[in-house]
Amino acid sequence: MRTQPIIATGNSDDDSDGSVVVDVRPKTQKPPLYKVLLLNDDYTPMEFVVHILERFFGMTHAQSFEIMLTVHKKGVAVVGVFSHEIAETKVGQVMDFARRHQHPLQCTMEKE
Ligand code: TYC
Repeated sequence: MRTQPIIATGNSDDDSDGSVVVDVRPKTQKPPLYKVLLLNDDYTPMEFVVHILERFFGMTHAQSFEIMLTVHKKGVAVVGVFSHEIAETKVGQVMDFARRHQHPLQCTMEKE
């Protein structure tokens, strides 16, 4: 990205010729994205994790089963990438649902 101002007219930016500095660069930044991570544990039933992935992340049964197995084998997996607000909501939904069913399942988020 250019760091110097863009000069609309003339060759200097000291305004001695009456020129006006006009910055045409868009100032908007892409919002940061957050990975939602699911962590393995020894107690949460596999079917419960599959259900969570279907219910809160819109995955098919086959996708859910695959991701659940990845977490089970590797310890952690990214289950989605979202804006900060959506990621927070998903983490809250998973943690609430797991707690209500008395499973120790952990779900966290981290900046991409
Ligand atoms: N390891 C768990 C079991 O053997 C299954 C499991 C998978 C738990 C994924 C958590 O995020 C998880 N019952």
